[in-house]
Amino acid sequence: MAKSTTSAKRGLWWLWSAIAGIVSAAAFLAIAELAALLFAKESSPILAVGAFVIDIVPQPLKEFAIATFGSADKVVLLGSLGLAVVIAAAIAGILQYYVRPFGLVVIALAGVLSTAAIVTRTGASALAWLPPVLGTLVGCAVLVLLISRLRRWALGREAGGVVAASRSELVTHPQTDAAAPAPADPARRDGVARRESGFGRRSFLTATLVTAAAAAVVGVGSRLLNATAASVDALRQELRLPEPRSTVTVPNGAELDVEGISPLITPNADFYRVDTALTVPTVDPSTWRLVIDGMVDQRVELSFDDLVGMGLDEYAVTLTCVSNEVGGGLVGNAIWQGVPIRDILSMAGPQSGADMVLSTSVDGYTASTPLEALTDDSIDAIFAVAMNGEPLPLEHGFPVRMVVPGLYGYVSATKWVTELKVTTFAEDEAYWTPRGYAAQAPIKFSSRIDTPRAGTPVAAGTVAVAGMAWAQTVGIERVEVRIDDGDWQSATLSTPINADTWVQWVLEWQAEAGTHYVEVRAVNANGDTQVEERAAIAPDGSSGWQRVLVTVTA
Ligand SMILES: Nc1nc2c(c(=O)[nH]1)N[C@H]1C(S)=C(S)[C@@H](COP(=O)(O)O)O[C@H]1N2
Ligand SMILES: [Mo]
Repeated sequence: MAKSTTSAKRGLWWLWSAIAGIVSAAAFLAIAELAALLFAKESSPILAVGAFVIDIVPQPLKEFAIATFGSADKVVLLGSLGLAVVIAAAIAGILQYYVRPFGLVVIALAGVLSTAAIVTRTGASALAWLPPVLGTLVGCAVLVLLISRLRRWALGREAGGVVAASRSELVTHPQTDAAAPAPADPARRDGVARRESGFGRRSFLTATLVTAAAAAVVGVGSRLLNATAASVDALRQELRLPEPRSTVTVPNGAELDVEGISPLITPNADFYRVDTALTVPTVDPSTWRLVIDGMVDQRVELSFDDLVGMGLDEYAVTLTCVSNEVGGGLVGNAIWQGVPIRDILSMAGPQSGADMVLSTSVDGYTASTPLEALTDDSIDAIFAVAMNGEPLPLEHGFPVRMVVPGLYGYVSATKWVTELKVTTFAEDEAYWTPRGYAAQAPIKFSSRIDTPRAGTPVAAGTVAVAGMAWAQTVGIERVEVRIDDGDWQSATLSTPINADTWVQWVLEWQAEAGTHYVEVRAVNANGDTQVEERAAIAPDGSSGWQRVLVTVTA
C-alpha cells in the first residue's frame, strides 16, 4: 500500500531531476571556463553566447531594451540568457529522468550552439572549439551520473511502497516498474528496497552537492582569472612606451632569400615559449615593482614608470632554451627594448663577496645569474619591456623580463620579474638547480639545418641547404656543411646584426638522386669548432652536430 508520505515524495522527483540538470549545466560551464583559461582565452561560452545573443537580437528589441532598461540593457539581456540557461538545464534534467536520453540531447544541443557561437567569432584561435566541447562532455557525464543515482533512490523508494525491487530492476526506468510483479516475500522486498533507496539518496545528494561546489569554485575561479588576463591584456594594448633613444639597424644582407629558412627576426606569435606557469601571470604595470636587495649597499625599488623613464634602447638578442635539442626549435631572435641591468644594479651597489643574482618572478620562479654577466660593460643584459616593437606579450613576461645574451633562458631570462637579490651561489639556489640542471649555464654555440628537411624529399639538381647558427656574445665566424661524410664546405653567411644574434647560412648543393646525409657545424669567432660529442639537454644544454637524412628524387 502506498503511504501518503510516499506519494508526496514521489512528486519531488521532477524537482530533483531539475536540480541535477542545473548542476550538470554548471559543470559544463565550469569545465569550459577552465579549458578556456588553459587553452583558448577567448572561448568562454558564457561570454561568447552572450555576445552572440546580443548580435542576433533584432534591432527593434535592442532599441526596446535600451529604452526600457537604459544602460542596464546588457545586464538584462545576459540575465535573461542566464535564466534561459537555468530553465533549459532544468528541463534537460527532467527529460533525462523521465524520457532518457533526451536530457543528453538538450545538453549536446547547447554544446553545438555554444561551439558554433565561439568558433564563428572573429579572432577565434585554433583551439577555440575545445572548451565548449570538453564542457559538453563533462556536462553529459555529470547528467548521466546524477540521474542514474536519482533513479536508484526513486526506484528503491517506490518499490518499497508498491512494486518489486529486484537488482536488475534497479537500473531500469521507474515507469516500467508499475507493471512488474510483486515478489513473494514482502518483508524481504521492503528491506532491499529501503537499503537501495537509502544508498541511492545518499549517493545522489553527495554527488550533486560535491559537483555543485566544485563547479562553483572552478567556474568562478577560472572566470575571474580569465577576466583578469583580459583586463591586463587591455592595459597592455593601451600602454604607450616612449620611443627608444637608439634603434637596432638590421644591415643589408642580414636576411637570406632562401625558401624554408627561419626568419631572421622571429615574430612574437611564433616565438617559442617555455615556463613553469600553468596560467600566464597577469601583472598590472601600474602596480608592478622591481626590488633590488640582498648584498647591496642600498635597497632599490622601482616602478614601471621609473624604469621606462631611465630611457629605452634597442637590443637584438637571440634567446635559447637549455631544453633545445640539436636541431630543435627552442631558440628565437627578437629586437628588445629595455634598460641595462647594470645601471640599476649600480644604483643598489652590489657588495664584495657577491657572485650571483637570484631573480624572482611574480609566480615565484627563480633564476641564478652570475653577477658578472649582469655588471659587465660588454654584455647587454637588460630589463626588457618591449619585444619586436610592442610591449612584451603577456606570455613573454609582460610588463618586464630579463634578457641576458649568452646564457640559457632558465638561468637568465626571468619573465614577469619582480626582484633581484644580490647573493652567492653558495647561499642561494634557483628553481631548476635542485631539479637536475646546472646552476650556471652559458649557451653552447650551435647550428641548425632548416632546409631541406628529413621526410620532405627534394628534386635532384641545385638544392639550397640552409639554416641558422648562433654563438651569443662571441659571434659566428664560419658554418660548414658536409654531404655523406665528404669534405667540409664553407656555407655563405648572412651579415650578422651583432654577435648576440643568430646568423643565417646557405650552401648550394648539387644533389643527386638517392638518400644523403647532410651535416652542419659552426665555428665561432674565437676559432672554436662546435662540439661534436652528443650531450643530453640536462644538466647544461645539448651538444653535437645536426645530421639530416635527405631524400633526393630524380
Ligand atoms: N617567470 C619565469 N621566467 C622564465 C621561465 C619560467 O619558467 N618562469 N623560464 C625560462 C626559460 S627556461 C626560458 S628558455 C625562457 C623562455 O622565454 P620565452 O618563453 O619568452 O621564449 O624564459 C625563462 N624565464
Ligand atoms: Mo629554457
